[in-house]
Amino acid sequence: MAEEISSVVKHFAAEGEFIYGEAYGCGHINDTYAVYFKREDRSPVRYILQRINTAIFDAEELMKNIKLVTDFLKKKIENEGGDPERNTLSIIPTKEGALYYRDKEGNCFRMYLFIEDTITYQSAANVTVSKNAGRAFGHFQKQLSDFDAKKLKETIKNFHDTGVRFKALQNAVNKDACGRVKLAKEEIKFAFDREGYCNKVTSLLGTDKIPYRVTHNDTKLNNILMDPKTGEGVCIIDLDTVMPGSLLYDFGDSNRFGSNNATEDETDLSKVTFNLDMFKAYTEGFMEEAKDTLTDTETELLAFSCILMTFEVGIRFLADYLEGDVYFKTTHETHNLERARNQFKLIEDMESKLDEMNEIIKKIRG
Ligand code: ADP
Ligand code: GN1
Ligand code: MG
Repeated sequence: MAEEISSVVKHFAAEGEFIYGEAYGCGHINDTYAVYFKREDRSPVRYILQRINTAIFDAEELMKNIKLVTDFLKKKIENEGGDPERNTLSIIPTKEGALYYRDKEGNCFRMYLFIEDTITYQSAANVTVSKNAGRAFGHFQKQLSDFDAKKLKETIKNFHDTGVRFKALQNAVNKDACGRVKLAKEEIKFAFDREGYCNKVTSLLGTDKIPYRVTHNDTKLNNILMDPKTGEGVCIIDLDTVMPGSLLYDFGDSNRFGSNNATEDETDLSKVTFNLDMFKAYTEGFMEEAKDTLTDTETELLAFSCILMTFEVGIRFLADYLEGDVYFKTTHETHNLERARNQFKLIEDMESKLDEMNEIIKKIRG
């Protein structure tokens, strides 16, 4: 890979001379590297280099979307008195001025400025981080509220259509491509018992009750770079799925990940519980930014959206396990099954806490 990195980076308009690259971060989709460059009379600099997952994304469409979104955000950030090179991603073009580089084998790479002095969290950290994460994603949503959604391509079709995800699980069970159904009987039953969750949001999406908004759609806590000293959100990253969706997807997905007392990969299920303090803090932060735009139906469904998004990701992990681990990056054979179990344990805990979650929302909404 070292050789490949050095032959790829030379196509980008990066500053200085390439020294070395190393695998970086915990994303499940793209291959991410930190690449280091030395500069004359100045300290070395690093960039993020990513091999775009072209099994999932059309690189051309994807990068056009990201360019549109980041250009738009940079103007907003400037008007807010922020730092446009720190508070959103900056694409480093190729030497020919393209948004990405395609090699002879069809691998597609992109480069971003590395945003230094930040930290990402893999599970609930503390209430300050949760509140700031809520504020950061709420603010991101607000910044994009007047972005013309028609300009954006849908980078992954039916990304948050839980019903479509459920059908994919049914198909995977019926096909049983890897003979793994017998190893996941309990998990399949757990999912099938909850089919009723699937259409609660999609049946109203696009109406006045749950309007389409330009949303991030992948609001994991590790998709925010945070200031390690203050815990403030510095930059929302992973803009691959920014497209029209529901605000409930962003709220629900953040809490699925950031209000879990354990990481997504935890296999000791006794540790996997929903943290109401983190949920409350996230909601407070999010509401500071989003309160005035939320409809009554969206407000009523905020708590449920956490269950829904956990269900959706859980069934995606389970379907991927049954299909032979073709989508999410895994490190061992039962990885996706373990992740599904983790999500399902979290659902059980949230189901038992739903009334309390709704009470918390009511109090914050006032
Ligand atoms: P994936 O789509 O695979 O999740 P991400 O775009 O989220 O990939 O990147 C993976 C990780 O790389 C992030 O969680 C973060 O730690 C790090 N990262 C990505 N972009 C930057 C950046 N511009 N500056 C600093 N770190 C970054
Ligand atoms: C993937 O790219 P990453 O690792 O931030 C996935 C999300 C899932 C998440 C589960 C494009 O997110 O939808 O919720 O894994 N992203 C894509 O951890 O499928
Ligand atoms: Mg990511």
